[in-house]
Amino acid sequence: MSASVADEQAVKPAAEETYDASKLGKLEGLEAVRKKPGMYIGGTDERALHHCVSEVLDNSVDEHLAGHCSRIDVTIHVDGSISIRDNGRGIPVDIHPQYKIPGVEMVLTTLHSGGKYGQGGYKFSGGTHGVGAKCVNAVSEWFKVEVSRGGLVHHMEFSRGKTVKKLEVIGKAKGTGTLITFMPDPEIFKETTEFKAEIISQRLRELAFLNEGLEITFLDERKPNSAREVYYYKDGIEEFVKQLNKSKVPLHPKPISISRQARLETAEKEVEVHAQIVLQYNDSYTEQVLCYTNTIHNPDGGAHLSGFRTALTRSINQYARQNDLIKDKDPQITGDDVREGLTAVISIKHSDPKFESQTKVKLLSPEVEGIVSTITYEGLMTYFDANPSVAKKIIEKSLNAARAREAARKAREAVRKTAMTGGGLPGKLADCSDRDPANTELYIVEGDSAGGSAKQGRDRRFQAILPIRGKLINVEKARLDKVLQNAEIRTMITAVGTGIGDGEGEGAFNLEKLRYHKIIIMTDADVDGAHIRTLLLTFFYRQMPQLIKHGYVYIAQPPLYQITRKKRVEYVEDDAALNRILITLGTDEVRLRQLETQREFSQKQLSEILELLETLDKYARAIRRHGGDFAAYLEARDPKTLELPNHLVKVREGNQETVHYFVTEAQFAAFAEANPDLGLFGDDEPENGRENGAGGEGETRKAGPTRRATHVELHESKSVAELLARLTRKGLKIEHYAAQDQPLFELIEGEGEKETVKPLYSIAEILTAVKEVGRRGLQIKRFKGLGEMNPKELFETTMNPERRKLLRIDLTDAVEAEEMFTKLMGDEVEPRRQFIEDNALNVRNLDI
Ligand code: 0RA
Repeated sequence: MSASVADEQAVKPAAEETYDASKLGKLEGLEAVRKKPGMYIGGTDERALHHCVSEVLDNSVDEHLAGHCSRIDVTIHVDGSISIRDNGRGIPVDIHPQYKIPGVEMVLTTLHSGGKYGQGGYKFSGGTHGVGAKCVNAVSEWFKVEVSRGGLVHHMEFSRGKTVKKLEVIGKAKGTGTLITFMPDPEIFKETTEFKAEIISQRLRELAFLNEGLEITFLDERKPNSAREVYYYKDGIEEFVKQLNKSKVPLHPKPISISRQARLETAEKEVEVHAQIVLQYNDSYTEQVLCYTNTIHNPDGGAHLSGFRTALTRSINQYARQNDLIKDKDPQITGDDVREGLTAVISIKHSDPKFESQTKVKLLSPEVEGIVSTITYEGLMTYFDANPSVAKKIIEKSLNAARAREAARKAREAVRKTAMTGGGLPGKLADCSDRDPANTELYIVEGDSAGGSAKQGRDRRFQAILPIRGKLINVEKARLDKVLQNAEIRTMITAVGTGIGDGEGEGAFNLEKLRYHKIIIMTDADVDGAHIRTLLLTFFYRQMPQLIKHGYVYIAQPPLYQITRKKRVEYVEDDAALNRILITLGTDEVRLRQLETQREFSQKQLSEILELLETLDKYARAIRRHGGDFAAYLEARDPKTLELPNHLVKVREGNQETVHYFVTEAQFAAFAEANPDLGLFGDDEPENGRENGAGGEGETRKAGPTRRATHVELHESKSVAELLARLTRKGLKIEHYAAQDQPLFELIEGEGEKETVKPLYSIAEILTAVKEVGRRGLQIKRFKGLGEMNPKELFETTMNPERRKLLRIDLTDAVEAEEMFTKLMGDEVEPRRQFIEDNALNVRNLDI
């Protein structure tokens, strides 16, 4: 602990602040978060990383729930940091009477601040508040906050939970709000610090659905040419349900919506519960119910889900009986039957929810079950009475399900007989010799010819091969009894060994009987291959979901390129790998001489330099994206401190454009002050890169020529500075990044007589020139199918555990998965085709 105190004093001169005992205590408080991240943010893995974004977001959403915030903007920056901006009230900045530090510093640095700034005033919240943002601060390499409040913009900065820039006013504000930007600390997040756009956009969309009328936007600046996405649903979860059913055929056009509040005395206290339930049936055979408590997703359901299910079964049976819609000969309608083709979202707000665990995957609060059950039952009965034709359709569907259930039971029985006891393993399966599932793998291979190669090439001790023919039954659209009549499907079930579906008894799914711990789908890298892969995944997802949940299902990744060089053939996994190869090959052929020093770099030095230049190139693209010029940006650094610009302002006047760079907040503020017509102060337009000024949309502020300005904060500067420092250490000067009049380097190829020399006028040219050399004499062919490789090649590139790359199927996200499968499998052909082409699949990269 003493070390951290020493660090702190090193950062801040003692004169600027006195560290009284209470303050020290608080610093230690955040140290606790860094020591035990598991306790505060749920770990140090990718999930915890994204959880940090949710923590900050939740504060903004709370502002919305309290009626003070209508918009949230989220931006992932090129350097990997992320911003969350809201137009709420802004975190208080006044000095706390007891602790004598600004409210915002309290809120972001003290661990258990209840009371004045603890946000105790929110009636419904995720229950994380007063902890969220400060924990994120603690695990951030740097963390900046900008508060617009009381007409002023305030700024503060932290590093690993410690204040490094005290609160200062940096300008005038028009509205109110909070902007938080942070860089996750690689010392904490050892697995990855890279935010995944899909995970974040998914959560944002969900939040927009659950908070009707809240506008949430998202931009990933790491992707070239990406545009800001907007999530805004004025009808909230009703639109959510419609969206979930988007590529299915609804049984009734308008979702059924039930919403009520209840107050209840429990033994300990009085609780307030709002329940909103929206449901809509579709023509599929699957159920999708999503549950939320205070906008937190509860994937394992809990009290609200059981209350809802009981009431659904009860009301459908009740209505059917009262209206003579069930005949004596009809089977009993069970819970499973009423849930066939059901899509629903249950969102409750609870003043004091209790969850099974820290991760909140399941709601406990026992009182909720009765409340939701009553609300649902009464709501549904009222709805059925008012809409008898819809009621009738739902009951018919449930009855059909009951009949099919009977048929499926018989079909499963039949499969069990052949798959489990009779006939043994299918003839097409080339099994492996090892019998321990933990060691073995099953390759499901598209087509007999690739299957043949795989059989020949495999390591037969632990690799089993099952070739399947192209046409698989569409498992989404067919009922279980039909699916089970399909020969390919039966073969697969037998090979996998677990049986299928839920329910109990023999023939039902049993994970313990799994015969291989890796089920690997191997298809061609073309549209047909993607289709078959999706069909297989759909089958596993529907009939053996546990396999996916436990991470037993994988996709093999055949290489994307074949490159030939002087008769030597090599396979290359993807574009990034191809790029690396071009650089390596190029490096092998050339030498780099620095003219000024007459120094020749070693091969190793050159490749290190190129690696740095590659990364630098990424940042250069980011600056260009903001409208800047990378060389000019570098020029604008502070000549003494060498700090790079942190602000970029682009001013347009007619078709003239000028770009200004500012290192410090003060320099930016001075410019804004001196150019009031640009309206660079004021945050009423919460956009990262506040767009301000007149013109454009036809709104003119002043007579005379109108100017329009865009301001961007350059978070990437810290990373660029680091890269530049490393380049400097290697002897390259930053000022040589831009093209000079005289050559700076020579790229030399060959020896003696054959030597050729290419002059280079800038650092930036080195990379392009080397890649160009690397490409020479190479034949690059985009690789088509598995069938083009011989057995040995197939093994070496795609099946050899030492070299292959497998993707593990990870369906963390039910919404997107469901949508993907429906889109892929549903009736509409065009979205399916498009989807297959756009997305390889919803998979997560995993090096094995
Ligand atoms: C403490 C008290 C108040 C608001 C907030 C914190 C607050 C925190 C965050 C974090 C992100 N955005 C935020 N917006 C607000 C209440 C302020 C008041 O009473 O005016």
